[in-house]
Amino acid sequence: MIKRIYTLVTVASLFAMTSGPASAGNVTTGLTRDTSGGSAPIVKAKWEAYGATNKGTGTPLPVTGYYTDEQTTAGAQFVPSGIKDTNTNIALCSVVTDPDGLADVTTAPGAVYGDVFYPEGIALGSSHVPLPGQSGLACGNLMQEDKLIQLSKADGIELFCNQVRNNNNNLATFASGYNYDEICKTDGELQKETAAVYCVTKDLSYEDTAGDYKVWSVVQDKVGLQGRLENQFTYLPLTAFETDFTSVGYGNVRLATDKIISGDLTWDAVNQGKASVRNVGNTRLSMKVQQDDMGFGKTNGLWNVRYDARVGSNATWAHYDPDTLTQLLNPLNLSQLDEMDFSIYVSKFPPTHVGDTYTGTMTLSAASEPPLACATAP
Ligand SMILES: [Ca+2]
Ligand SMILES: [Ca+2]
Ligand SMILES: [Ca+2]
Repeated sequence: MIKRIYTLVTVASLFAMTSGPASAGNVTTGLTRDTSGGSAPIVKAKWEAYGATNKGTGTPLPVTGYYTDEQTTAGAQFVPSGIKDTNTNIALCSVVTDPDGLADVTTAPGAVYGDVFYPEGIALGSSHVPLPGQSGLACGNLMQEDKLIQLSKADGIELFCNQVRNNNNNLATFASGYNYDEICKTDGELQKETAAVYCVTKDLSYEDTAGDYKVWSVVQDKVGLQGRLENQFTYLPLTAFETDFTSVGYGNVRLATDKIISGDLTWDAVNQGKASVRNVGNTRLSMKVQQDDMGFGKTNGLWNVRYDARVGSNATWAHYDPDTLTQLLNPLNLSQLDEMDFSIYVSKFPPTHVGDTYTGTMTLSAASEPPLACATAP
């Protein structure tokens, strides 16, 4: 009996020593029954980053690698691959907490979601094919909602408080009143596991439009109360095309007679079919063409040969002289495939040319075009 009393006294005196003045060893505890369903959870910070190494290499990063992007500008900037069907994988991450305890978020239907919205005012066009699970509705509409996964305490602290904070400090967006110091302090919420880092990865298609994508991080607790934080990332513009031909054979050409070589709408093995071109960037584009004189030269200062080209069989032909960079009409929309038609007109076969064979070099390039506009509401 004496021993037991002694133990109690020791605890009380320790309490007094570490907590300042205390008149006795008794501590008052209290609570108020909560009939409101508690408090809404909070998204303290959020960011986007590459979720796999980009530009077609596709090697997945560990979760602690979700802190890189393309530019030092605040927030995240990503580039598309410029390669058909090669997507850009990104991660959506958030630091969340709930005043009622993190169990309120981890208990169903508590969850953390990432909502990505298409850029405002940009239509994708009928050739654009959304990835599975994506709405394709464009014009600022919701692209996709993904559920974020809770990282381990160690991974969450390493990712946010070490990698993001030290290597890409302006990547994250914070809710009012929060910053790295608050979230990462040694007796802070990540350490005490009353907050946690959540992430998910998702794909942007090679043909998803360049622009600013709004992202919501939405945290919901088990009674349905929600917190939300918004930011945006930028999908940087890349104008890129590919063709299924590396040569154009005009065949036998007669004097003063247009010789037309028609393309087609079939994507063929290289040089195994008629000429086709497709957009593999994330902007609309107009094709440009330049061609040398193939050895025809000039007579009285005028070229002995001239050319025409067009994209699509309904487009107006563009005429061009040798060595003249010429932009073609009829822009290609996102991922659009179209035919390229070429034509040559020889006004004089130069007598000094040896043999009947003429060869030359054509250079194709592209100029970016503004996106398609969204229909305005009636
Ligand atoms: Ca709550
Ligand atoms: Ca950045
Ligand atoms: Ca073809």
